[in-house]
Amino acid sequence: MLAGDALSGRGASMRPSRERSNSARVPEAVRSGRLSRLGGGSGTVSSRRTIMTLFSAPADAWSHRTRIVLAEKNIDLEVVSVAPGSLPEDLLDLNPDHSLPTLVDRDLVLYDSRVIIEYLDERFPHPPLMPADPVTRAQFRLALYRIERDWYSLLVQIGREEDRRQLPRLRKILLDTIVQGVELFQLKPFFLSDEFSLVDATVAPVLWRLPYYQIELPPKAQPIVRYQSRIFARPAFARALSDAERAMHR
Ligand SMILES: N[C@@H](CCC(=O)N[C@@H](CS)C(=O)NCC(=O)O)C(=O)O
Repeated sequence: MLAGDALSGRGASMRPSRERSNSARVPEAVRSGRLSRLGGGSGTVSSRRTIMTLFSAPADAWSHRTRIVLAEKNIDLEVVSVAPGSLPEDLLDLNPDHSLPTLVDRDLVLYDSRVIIEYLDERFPHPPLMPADPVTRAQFRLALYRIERDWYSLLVQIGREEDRRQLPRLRKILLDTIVQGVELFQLKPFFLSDEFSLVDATVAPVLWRLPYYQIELPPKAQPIVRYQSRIFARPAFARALSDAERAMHR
């Protein structure tokens, strides 16, 4: 997504998790064929100590939100940092979408970051990152859908736009879309919630990338500025950052 510079490179880290940089290798379970394809198999899991593997792009927002959820839940796993466009061959075979992030948990192979984070929230229920009651859960799911549709899609467009003359227009659309929701950020400490949730894990990667994309929040967006300071100060947020993402704020 952030092609052509150090940010698209290798070397993401996720302390305290085990982390490898991009390699053409996938875990032994995958290589040996013990992993079924496309999420086949029972996906049964037994313990928080089970080693899972996340194939993660060091600088894209989907991988970032997945790493945030893993860090918030303090899940021990191996993060394999994969440069976009050079997925290991076995992973190409396991994930028909050829996308990052991809989670391998024993027999289960998951892709699409929303599928992954919802799975993680159910598999590791503490702390819960979704509200308990169905109505609020549905509202949070709607928020996830809209943030992906309205914000993430613009991040992709900005990252891929080759005609630099289009960038100011795209940046303005993203900024306006974010600022339109300003009042939602002042109601509670987190997004419509007293507790950190999957929605915050989804919002944060976009806000973190704004300076990198030369997008500045205006004075009227102070509630968003205060919100992002709270999120960025979380120890889990810091642990989830790859080197490339850390470099976005230097
Ligand atoms: N909807 C997907 C989108 C993921 C996506 O587009 N990831 C990009 C990350 S740069 C990707 O995998 N591109 C293909 C590649 O890197 O080879 C998700 O939420 O995981």
